[in-house]
Amino acid sequence: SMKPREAVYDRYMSCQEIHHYMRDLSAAYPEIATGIIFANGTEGHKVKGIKISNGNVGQKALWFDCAIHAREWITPPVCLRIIDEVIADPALRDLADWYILPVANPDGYNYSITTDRFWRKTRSPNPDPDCPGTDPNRNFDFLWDAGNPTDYCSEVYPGTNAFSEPEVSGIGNFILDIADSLVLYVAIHSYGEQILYPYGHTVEPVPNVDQLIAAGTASADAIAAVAGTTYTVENSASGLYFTYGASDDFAYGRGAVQYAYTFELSGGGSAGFDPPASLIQPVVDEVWPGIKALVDYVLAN
Ligand code: ING
Ligand code: ZN
Repeated sequence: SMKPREAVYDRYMSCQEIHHYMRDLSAAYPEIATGIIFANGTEGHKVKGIKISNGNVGQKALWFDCAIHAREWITPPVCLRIIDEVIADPALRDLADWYILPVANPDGYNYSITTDRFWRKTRSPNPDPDCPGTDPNRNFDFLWDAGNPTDYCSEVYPGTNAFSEPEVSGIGNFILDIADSLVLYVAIHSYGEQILYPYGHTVEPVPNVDQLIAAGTASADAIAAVAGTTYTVENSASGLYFTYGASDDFAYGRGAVQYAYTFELSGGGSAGFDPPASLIQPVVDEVWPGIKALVDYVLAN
């Protein structure tokens, strides 16, 4: 069969390149790799991910999404590294089915490449034409209306209603659809070197907080073992402000999954969101063992 193009880690790939890479994988390995379109952004870019599976029915499922925030360019390479590992290793496919979404906000990601490097939100229009976009990580349908800002210009504007963003409803409804098999949800963001667990709206411990911390700590230990980078394992709300409508809180709070996390990768560059391309390889090299340790812990418990 044809040799698929490869993901690269010495520069940032465009959304189109990432989509073509996944298309080539599903063409080269049709028995194990299947492209999935979760939605189209309001500007029309496809929210495209990949399911990698050995084809056995009844397996558990794992979910990873990257770049739901447009400017967090260091995150898609981590999703691509997960794809590469799972394509290369049949033992990983025997563990579970893997759902990986490298660019969850493709409209925004493209805009951050072409126009505004530090764009965060979607690109959906608002009544104020000067301030388009909704924060997709405040738009999920769990406690959406409990305390978010109403200012269109806010970087965390949550939208007119939960799931107003097609990217978010496409992802969220898919998560609910696979809830029976889903055992791990991971949203990958930057930056902060943190492994965050629910909830964002309260520091009150969730029922399985000890397991969430134990699995997160196994992941952080595996990351630290590579090059000494220290990730902290924290409740999402333990920062300065409470949040509502985040994806991991949705997956956990709606009962779709018992292990839900937001990874905040290392920062870099002038604003933290723009690490030089030379940092891609060391970041993926340390985070993949952390992902593997997390998966191993969750599947064993
Ligand atoms: N950080 C996350 C954000 O959406 C977060 C932090 C995670 C908040 C989970 C609430 C729940 O603001 C980044 N860097 O986007
Ligand atoms: Zn983010």
